Amino acid sequence: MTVLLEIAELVAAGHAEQGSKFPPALLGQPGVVEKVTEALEAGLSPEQILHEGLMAGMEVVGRRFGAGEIFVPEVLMASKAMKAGMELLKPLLGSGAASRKGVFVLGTVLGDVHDIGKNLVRMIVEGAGWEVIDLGTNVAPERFVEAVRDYRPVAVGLSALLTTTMQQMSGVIAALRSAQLEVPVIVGGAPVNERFASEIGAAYGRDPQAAVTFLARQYK
Ligand code: B12
Repeated sequence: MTVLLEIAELVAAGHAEQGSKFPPALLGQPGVVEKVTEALEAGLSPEQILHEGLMAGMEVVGRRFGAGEIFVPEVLMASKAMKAGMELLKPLLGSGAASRKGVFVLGTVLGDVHDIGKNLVRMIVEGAGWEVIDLGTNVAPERFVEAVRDYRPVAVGLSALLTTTMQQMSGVIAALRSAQLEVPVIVGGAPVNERFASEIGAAYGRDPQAAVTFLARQYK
């Protein structure tokens, strides 16, 4: 089995590192941390490990969760395993501190605690040389307004993973506009699409790279 496949399977199994007790069947076996380290040592690129290892594993989790084969506790363990791997890749994805092009304010909207996708957006946008102010999850519209006043970002990014919370995105845009803040907004997350984004007056980002492209466009 290739190391990327192993990483994907370990994410799906929720086994973060060798010392992790979950799942009991993998006790004492190498986990995501050890396998990501092995992949890096073998010369695989951080981008490939991210996409074909970590994200591939999370896709499996999404399918199993959707099909009712696994439940919230297993998904949480998988998220932890994914995050442990992301921590290792974070410093390697792009130059980081080298040049700061401007500020991007990012957050998951009110009522929503999903942050894996948002964290990937942060990592990739930071890697492309932007400063990211990450407001975290469950962020109220007023906090976006405050952050835009405080940091004067080039753009704002909103993430939502629930069909219920994606409705909050228009609330954030309305709050920004009523505070007379004309900052461009890009929205993303599994339930969001191009049509919804344009209806609420935002750009749509299918993946983190879309945010990088969007920011570059504002910058010119
Ligand atoms: C992990 C997960 C959880 C974890 C979250 C852990 C964490 N720290 O994030 C936990 C267990 C906490 C959880 C809880 C719940 N979840 Co959940 N969860 C998922 C799961 C399996 C994976 C999501 C994920 O991380 N995907 C991987 C990342 C990389 O993908 P992504 O988020 O889509 O992000 C990518 C793009 O969308 C994009 N992107 C994302 N944001 C942004 C923003 C910008 C600006 C840009 C440019 C791009 C961008 O870039 C990313 C990388 O490509 C999905 C299933 C799925 N297939 O999506 C369900 C899912 C989202 N959850 C679901 C549900 C129902 C729930 C709960 C209500 C379950 C419950 N009964 O309690 C709660 C809600 C909690 C809340 N209030 O938010 C449903 C939503 C259904 C719906 N239509 O609304 C899903 C779709 C599962 C399902 N099929 O039923 N969940």
